[in-house]
Amino acid sequence: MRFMTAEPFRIKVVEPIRKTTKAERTEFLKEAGYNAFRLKANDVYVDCLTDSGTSAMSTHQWSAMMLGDESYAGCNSFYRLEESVKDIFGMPYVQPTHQGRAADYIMARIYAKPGKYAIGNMHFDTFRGNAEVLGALAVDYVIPEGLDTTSSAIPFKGNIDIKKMQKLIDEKGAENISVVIITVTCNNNGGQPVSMQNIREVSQLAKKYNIPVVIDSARLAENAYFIKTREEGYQNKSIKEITREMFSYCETATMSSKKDGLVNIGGLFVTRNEEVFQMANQLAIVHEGFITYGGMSGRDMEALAVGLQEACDENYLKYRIEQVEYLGKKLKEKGIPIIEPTGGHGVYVDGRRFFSQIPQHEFPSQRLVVALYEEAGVRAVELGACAFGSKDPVTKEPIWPALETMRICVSRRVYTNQHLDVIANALGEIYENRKDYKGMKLVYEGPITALRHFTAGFELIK
Ligand code: PLI
Repeated sequence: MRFMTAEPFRIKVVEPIRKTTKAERTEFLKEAGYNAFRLKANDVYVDCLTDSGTSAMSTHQWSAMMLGDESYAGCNSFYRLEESVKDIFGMPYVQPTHQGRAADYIMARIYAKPGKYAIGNMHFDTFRGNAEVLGALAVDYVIPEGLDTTSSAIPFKGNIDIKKMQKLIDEKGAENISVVIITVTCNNNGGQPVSMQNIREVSQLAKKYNIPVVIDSARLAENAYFIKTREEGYQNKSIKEITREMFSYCETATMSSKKDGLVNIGGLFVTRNEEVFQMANQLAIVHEGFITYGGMSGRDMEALAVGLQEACDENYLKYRIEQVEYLGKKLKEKGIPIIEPTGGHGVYVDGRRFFSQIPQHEFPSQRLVVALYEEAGVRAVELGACAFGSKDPVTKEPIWPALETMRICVSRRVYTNQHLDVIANALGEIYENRKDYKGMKLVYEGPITALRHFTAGFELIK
């Protein structure tokens, strides 16, 4: 019977969370410029802004932290982390970084070139920000079904469109494509997985033209679980056999350890190319810390070494993926339009279909984020017109994205299904009254468009 699996852990320490009144939340929203990133976590009841750095750590991780030694040359904690990473990635060279975006930065400095294309399924915003600063052309080539929130029967909506990739190579020449980056799972369109077949085919095509492949592996274990449960031929493989095969098709992997590392901080740059590793070492020394800690403390490296292994545990992954599926099912029962099938780390509500009267340039998903917080103290995040909107480089005219969603992230090992029921019930009520809502106006944005959602300010349209 489905949904009968309980959490594969028991709760030993609890963190009290605060309930606020609707009148208080109305004020908090005004003070925050109606931007969820600018709210204080203490004013949030159920926090679904992100799944990054929000995992609960296990007793094994906490006790491993006691082994943490100094963060410097040749520290023991590094070697324990290196062993754990090699076991999962199957690659020889490991450079820790303080978080994922630092690994992104090192990767962008090595692989992104001014005026040259960086193909991705959907690039995460920190790489996109780096590309924008470096003058590289970051293009998203996810399959068309990956941008269609009404198609549900597609198991791997994070796949790269191989034909589109070939077309760009033919039109621009392989020498003008400096890298292909596969993000697993694909964060921007619902935590949708990438199949092993697609990773293999992208890699074969890239190899033919001598284009390096990088895997952004923040959610590597969740992607591996989807391959195991949805792709022919992988049912009897272990999660680690699957991760090792995934990485056998790339030259380099970056990772924000704050997701499937089950820790609060940390990142990784992992490669099989010795020259690339040496360059990464140099960049790490300048920007992060020495080669054997890269901005992480010994204690954090110990927690990560253990967390990576726990994330590859199948019982854990089953519970994890089914919890996200549970929330999706509850929303669907209320008629709420979501991206289906649900992905790895959250449920994505289609803002355009939810508030069909609010045009995209009036930020329907952002309006939904505001409504959800105001009604129930639940914090989600907009991934739509604000986060993914861009501007024509010449005319500066706005370009609106294909996807317009509100992402409800589910933190790992943190909330119970009753917390998720609170979210579903609140959204259900908002959905019933959806016709009463008007849109929003963007009144402040920072200079880097790819990063504007973090600091943007809005007003409600009356
Ligand atoms: O937040 P960082 O710097 O550890 O990681 C940056 C980063 C890189 N790649 C991908 C796919 C991410 O999802 C990512 C960070 N994601 C955040 C913060 C999120 O809320 O999804």
